[in-house]
Amino acid sequence: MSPFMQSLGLKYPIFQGGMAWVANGELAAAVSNAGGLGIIGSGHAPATVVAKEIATAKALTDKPFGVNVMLLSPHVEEVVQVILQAHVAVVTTGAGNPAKYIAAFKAAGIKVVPVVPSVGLARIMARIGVDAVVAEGMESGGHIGSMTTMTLVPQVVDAVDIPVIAAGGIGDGRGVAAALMLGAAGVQMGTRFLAAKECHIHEKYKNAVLKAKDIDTLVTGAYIGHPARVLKNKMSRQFLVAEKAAALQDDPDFTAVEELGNGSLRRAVETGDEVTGSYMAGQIAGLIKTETSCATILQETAAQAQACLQKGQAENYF
Ligand code: TUI
Repeated sequence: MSPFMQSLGLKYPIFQGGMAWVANGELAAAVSNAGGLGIIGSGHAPATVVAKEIATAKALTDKPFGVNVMLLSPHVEEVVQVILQAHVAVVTTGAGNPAKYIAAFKAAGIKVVPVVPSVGLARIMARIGVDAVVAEGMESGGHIGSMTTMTLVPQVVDAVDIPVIAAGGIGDGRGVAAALMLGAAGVQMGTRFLAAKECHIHEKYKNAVLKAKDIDTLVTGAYIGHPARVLKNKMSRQFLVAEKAAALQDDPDFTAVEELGNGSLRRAVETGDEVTGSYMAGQIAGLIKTETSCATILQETAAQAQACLQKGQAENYF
């Protein structure tokens, strides 16, 4: 294991993505207890909700865990304050440039690991002294950039001298082994943990992930400037139609379309509503067929990655 992953006290170099409304204190604690890094997703949640989930995780585990700050959140300043006071081990950030918060996290002894969609942002982050970056490809669920994991990870690895964690399209040990071969120090998986036993999303959402095929996601919000990958359902198809119609106007106004999306992830998680709810998931959903515990996910993924790395000896191929 890399020194960075060791410094986090992990058994497996695997982060659980800090999925908004999905990754609560219970899921994060289950992953951390099983030897990975559990991460609470703050999304658009108010700071009081984030504080409660941190307290839940602390009650359920003595192991280090993280919190993700979603930089587009209207509550970002208060969420940052809650995290600073809670002294969590790791902060990840998503959907923007976290530069202005990094000094405060570092001063509080919190490891900072921004999610980056490009080499440019990875370089900026490395220059201002973050501990590692998550290089996330557009295979991921939720808010995405435009690079694939296969192309982004090695380019980020070459551009920075801090650890790189690969994310996007990784759902089993083969994906982990491939990411390590690209130079990553570890991986982050989100969609795989949507199907964890300890992940309490609505059963309609979970079943949609388990039933999904390879081509069952689409990207909404590309015209608006906030692309997000979600499973195909009534909501996402309707959203795309409305978005395209708005984009074809002379002076596009996306206000009404954005209104459709507001709260849609929370509705998916809490009510399972497929008419107004966004089932965020990555392209690897098609690979995920069973609901298992976080401990089983981590053990099986690590065992398969180890077997792949052994099989990967050059003489087997060249
Ligand atoms: O953040 C994510 N994934 C997310 S956040 C989220 S919550 C949400 N809810 C409703 C609508 C939209 C989002 C759901 N999924 N992943 C990390 C990630 N960050 N992916 C891509 C980026 C990113 C994009 C641009 C990071 C930085 C960035 O920088 C732009 C800049 O300002 O330089």
